[in-house]
Amino acid sequence: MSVDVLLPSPVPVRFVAEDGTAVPPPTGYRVPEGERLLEGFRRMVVGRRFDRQATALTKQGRLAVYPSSRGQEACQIAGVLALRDDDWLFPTYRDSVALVARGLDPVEVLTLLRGGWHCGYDPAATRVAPQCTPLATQTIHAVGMADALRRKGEDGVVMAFIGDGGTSEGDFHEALNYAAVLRAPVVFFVQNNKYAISVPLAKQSAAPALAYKGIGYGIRSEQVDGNDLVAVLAVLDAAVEHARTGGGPFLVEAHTYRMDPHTNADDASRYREKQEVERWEAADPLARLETYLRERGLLDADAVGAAHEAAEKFAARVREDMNADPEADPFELFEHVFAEATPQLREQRALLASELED
Ligand SMILES: Cc1ncc(C[n+]2csc(CCOP(=O)(O)OP(=O)(O)O)c2C)c(N)n1
Ligand SMILES: [Mg+2]
Repeated sequence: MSVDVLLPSPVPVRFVAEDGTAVPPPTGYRVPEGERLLEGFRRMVVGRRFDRQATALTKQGRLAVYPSSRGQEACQIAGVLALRDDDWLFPTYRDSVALVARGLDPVEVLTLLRGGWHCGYDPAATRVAPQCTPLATQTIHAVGMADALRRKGEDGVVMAFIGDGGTSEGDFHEALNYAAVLRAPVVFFVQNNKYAISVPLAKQSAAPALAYKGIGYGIRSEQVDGNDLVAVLAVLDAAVEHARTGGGPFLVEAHTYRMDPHTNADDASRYREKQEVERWEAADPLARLETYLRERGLLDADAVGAAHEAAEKFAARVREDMNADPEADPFELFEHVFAEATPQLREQRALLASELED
């Protein structure tokens, strides 16, 4: 395949400027239709409210930890809108908003972050893999799943979410190589939010853009403004179609920003300036989409109000459901791994039993 076909655009693809005005659309991409953009707006409003609610739940001791994706909603929602229900999603710990937008039960989604030992939902039924904390391991799993779907004669596509830091992991590179050789129908979707906890991108990678990491493996790649839902959706639509129609894997890098700390356990003021965060407030993906849709006559004040009302109801339900203590049997932890427990597991089980007796 010629290198030109694989190369990303020299600057991130963008349809809407930061002030919400349309810019001349880049060639080669279809503008997503209005109804999908409206649905994107509604899900972004709910997603942002859910995110704020989950952050509040950590302060109330109802959640052990929560990695916020505030500021990354255009990526979270476009990733979901680009997929069919029978496609697969392989998320990271940061992608709870995407899962909620996909229609998963919010309390199930928060199970892991509440300290549960399993992911809370049924991956086979939802076609959403467990949210992955070991960086980049999900990318290899995603390639295996994509290859399996193809072997079974299904035309499903797999989307693997990953962060900028995760692209430095060996597993990511093995996944790219394996996907390209197998021509697996997988889209690698990098949310470059500029930080891996406290490590800024410049200390993480010397690549001109992370999207260039696909070229060496023979993978078609693109970079996009990750705070522009219209652009992220247009690029992911093209990537998914490429994968679904036998073109092989596709790598998309979305340039975005993590507005909140890494998790509630992090103090981001120790490694980044307030001015930098303020600068990104101006690039807010939700305000940008709202202005764009209003200017095109696709959205009015009533519809915005209804979206926020729906989001409040959603958050109220999450609060209520999360107030009930989960019923957890601590010994279940030792059950579903081996048919017969190993001596070490038996020992750990006995230790836990004696601790619980005290
Ligand atoms: C294999 C592995 N090494 C280290 C960690 C610790 N760790 C958790 S999150 C994180 C930063 C990841 O940054 P990035 O991939 O950019 O994702 P983001 O958190 O920004 O969404 C690190 C190093 C881990 N979870 N797994
Ligand atoms: Mg990051």
